[in-house]
Amino acid sequence: MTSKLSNARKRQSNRRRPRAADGELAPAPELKPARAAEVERVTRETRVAARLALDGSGRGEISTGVPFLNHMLQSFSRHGFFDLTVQATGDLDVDDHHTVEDVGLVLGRAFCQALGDCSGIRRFGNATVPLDEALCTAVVDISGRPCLVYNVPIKQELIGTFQTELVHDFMKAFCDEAGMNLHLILHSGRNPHHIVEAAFKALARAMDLATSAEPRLSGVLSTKGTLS
Ligand SMILES: [Mn+2]
Repeated sequence: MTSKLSNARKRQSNRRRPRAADGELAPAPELKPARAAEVERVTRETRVAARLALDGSGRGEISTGVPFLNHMLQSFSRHGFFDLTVQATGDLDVDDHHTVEDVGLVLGRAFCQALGDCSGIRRFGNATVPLDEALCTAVVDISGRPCLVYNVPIKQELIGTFQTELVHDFMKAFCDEAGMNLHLILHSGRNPHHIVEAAFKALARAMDLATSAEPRLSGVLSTKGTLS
């Protein structure tokens, strides 16, 4: 059954499509899919909404209720050239754990959705980023196989009121939901703020590379033919 509306839409779209010599409609031009996603997740502990555009300009609008996490995600969107909006409210009266972990989870899910079947992307990316005395490497493979190797030892328990341990939880949730392999390796560092910020910047640059288009590629970069 076709409604009046859908017939009208069909007529409208047909008008724009050129007719081949035999009167048949020429195939519609292939539309480049928008590499973007919107994700919302609500539990009894948190409510997190995120909007992500992979081909952005680095605009971040971040509000999680955890100031240090806001700072890290602003930096992540800026240095990865991702447009990223994150709105989160959580049970911060308990502690920051649920909120930080769930923001990581929703961000990972947003990358997964924005990349779709991962066709046409470079898949691998790595970056080593300093922040004064801190130096951190991130290596990513958007492989469909969640695996985190977290080698970022931080002596200090707190950055202000933010527990440094939560960076590990954030990265684990992010990796699991993005379906990717991430190695984070700290080479040197003394100040915990510098260490974590170098890690987020390295992650941003590695993700920017891995999610960018490989023009020589058609389909997915895998001899298996799939990354799912
Ligand atoms: Mn900073």
